[in-house]
Amino acid sequence: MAAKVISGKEVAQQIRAEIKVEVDELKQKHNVVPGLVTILVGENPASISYVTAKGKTAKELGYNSIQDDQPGDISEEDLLALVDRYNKDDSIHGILVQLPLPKHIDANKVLYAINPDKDVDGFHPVNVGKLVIGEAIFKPCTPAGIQELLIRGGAETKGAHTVIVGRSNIVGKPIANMLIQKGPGANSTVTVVHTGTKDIAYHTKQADILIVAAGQPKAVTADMVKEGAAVIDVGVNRIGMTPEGKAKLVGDVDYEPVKEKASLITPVPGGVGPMTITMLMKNTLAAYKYSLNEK
Ligand code: L34
Repeated sequence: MAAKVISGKEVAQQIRAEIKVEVDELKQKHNVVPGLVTILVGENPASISYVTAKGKTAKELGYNSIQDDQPGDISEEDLLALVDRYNKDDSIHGILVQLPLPKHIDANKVLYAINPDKDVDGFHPVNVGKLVIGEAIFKPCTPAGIQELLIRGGAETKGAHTVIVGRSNIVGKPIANMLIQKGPGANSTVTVVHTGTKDIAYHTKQADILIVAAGQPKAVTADMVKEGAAVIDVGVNRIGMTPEGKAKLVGDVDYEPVKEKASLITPVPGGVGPMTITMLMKNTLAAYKYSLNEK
């Protein structure tokens, strides 16, 4: 059996169109647009690419989008002051500090400084706590994108055994928490495997739904996948060079062989990545709507 490929690019476009309708309507009514600032520290090429895509998408949707680039040697104190400036800026509804941050900055300290009402990444402990309780206002963008792909791709999460490879704060932990909740696109039995797991393949082979966020090419090979599983590949690895001098993008899943075994699979590029950006737009819309209700 060859898997059905779920195009994150197409699903993302569909959701963006839905968002645009809502934004246009609210804009007319309130004469305010959603405001998003992305703070980029340093010159990590991957981060530049992601933040640029976020700004472009925000503009396409009619948002007020600011990309605030800061030098890699900015002090922690200055970065905290910058965050606080946007906390107090009423035209900004969403604040995102792109990760990773340079080593001399305590990333958690910066994330804690963001006003939870503007924390469109959902990384502030208040929002992490709400997520675990099942009262999330901002679901972290990548996990939210994965959940949306599962729903719109027709994967039945309820009662499924979902195995997650990776335990990061950005993907593994939040998606695990989301999928054990009651409700649509959840209600799974969840196993999380990680570098401390004795036999990773033993677990992945039992997965009805396999979510791979390991950060390593070919972390999951075909022998680790159950026939008919739905496979979500969260990895974005840059390897080698194409003849045009560009790095090739591959996921964490050995795509071609796994595709032959799975029932559903997401590609890289064009899978989870575009969904991450779209969910950021959705969270920014939510933050903006929240601010309208406050007035
Ligand atoms: N604060 N930091 C914060 N929030 C986030 O949600 C992120 N993440 C991760 C890294 N750091 C972050 C992202 O934005 C990963 N990530 C992300 C965003 C977009 C894409 C991939 C990862 C994406 O658009 N990927 C494209 C390929 C883009 C390319 O050519 O580089 C894709 O089709 O997969």
